[in-house]
Amino acid sequence: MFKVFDERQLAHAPALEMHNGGWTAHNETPSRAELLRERLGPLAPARDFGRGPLARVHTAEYLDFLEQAHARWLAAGREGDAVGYTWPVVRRRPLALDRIDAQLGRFSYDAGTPITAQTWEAAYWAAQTALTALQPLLDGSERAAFALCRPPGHHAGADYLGGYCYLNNAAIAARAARDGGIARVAVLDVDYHHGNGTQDIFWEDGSVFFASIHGDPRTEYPFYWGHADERGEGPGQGATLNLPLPRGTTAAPYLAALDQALAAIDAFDPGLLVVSFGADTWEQDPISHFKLATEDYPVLARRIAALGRPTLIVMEGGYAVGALGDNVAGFLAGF
Ligand code: Q9C
Ligand code: ZN
Repeated sequence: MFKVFDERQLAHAPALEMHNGGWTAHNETPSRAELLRERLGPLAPARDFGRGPLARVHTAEYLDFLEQAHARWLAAGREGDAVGYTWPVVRRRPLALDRIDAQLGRFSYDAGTPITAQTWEAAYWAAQTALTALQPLLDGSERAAFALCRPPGHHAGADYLGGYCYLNNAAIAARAARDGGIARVAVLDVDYHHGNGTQDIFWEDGSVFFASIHGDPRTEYPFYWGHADERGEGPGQGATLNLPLPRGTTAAPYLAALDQALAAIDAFDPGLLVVSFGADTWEQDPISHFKLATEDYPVLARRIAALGRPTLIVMEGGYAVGALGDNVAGFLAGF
């Protein structure tokens, strides 16, 4: 399997996240990728496809904000990581405000996703990592490829960051595949958390099917997306499938939901499958609440591989660093 990793992703290391009313050590650490790099190598470095494919998913004003935010934070006299503290949710108007704190609110939806001096560079190379891994699937020289991306991407929307995500790596690759001539692309999101950014990006797009299996947002982050009645709108009506599952879900009901998602994807007949893969469904993940065991990951992967579609696997979450190697290696072994 073609596997891609770029070292420039490692420099992003946010210190703290707001969690349940207090600042705690950030869970999305460089060590996650360092350990996978050792375990999964050899890994090809990313090629640079430039800003064009990013701008096919994210707005120009959001990309400018993300690139410049930390410098503007320092220019405002602040130290450390840039993070917002007020959000224009109530009767918001599209105001072009200059103050960095207003912009942080405008372009984010949580306080768990700080911007460091290295965030733009790391997120840029995460997106390029996904685009690089896509190439051999487009030219038919590989049937499966793995993009070791960090920071992750599936919570980031066209004009917002959140959930440890800044640029939506999976969505950028899916859109690039469409632009590269693949008529229908499916995204299967098997991270513990709902992929709200990916859902929003393709909400009205009938050419990209989005299916997600995740902790029920009635009790789980990100709460405001991922409910079973969300199905897309306009030309995208019916091209979104949400399968929320309760806390404590084990392999048997998980696999039943997976079969339902795979049947819907198969009926859509995609020319490419993008898998947003989070290992935070593991039973001892520190921030998640499913009960999948290490030996379940090859089983999941074999069912996905049985679709027989060219498949790009994009790394999302997974925070039990000690078990990440076995869980990710087991998943990739199923392909
Ligand atoms: N400190 C991914 O797995 N937790 N993101 C809510 C904020 C946010 C997880 C509390 C979890 C985001 C890619
Ligand atoms: Zn997650």
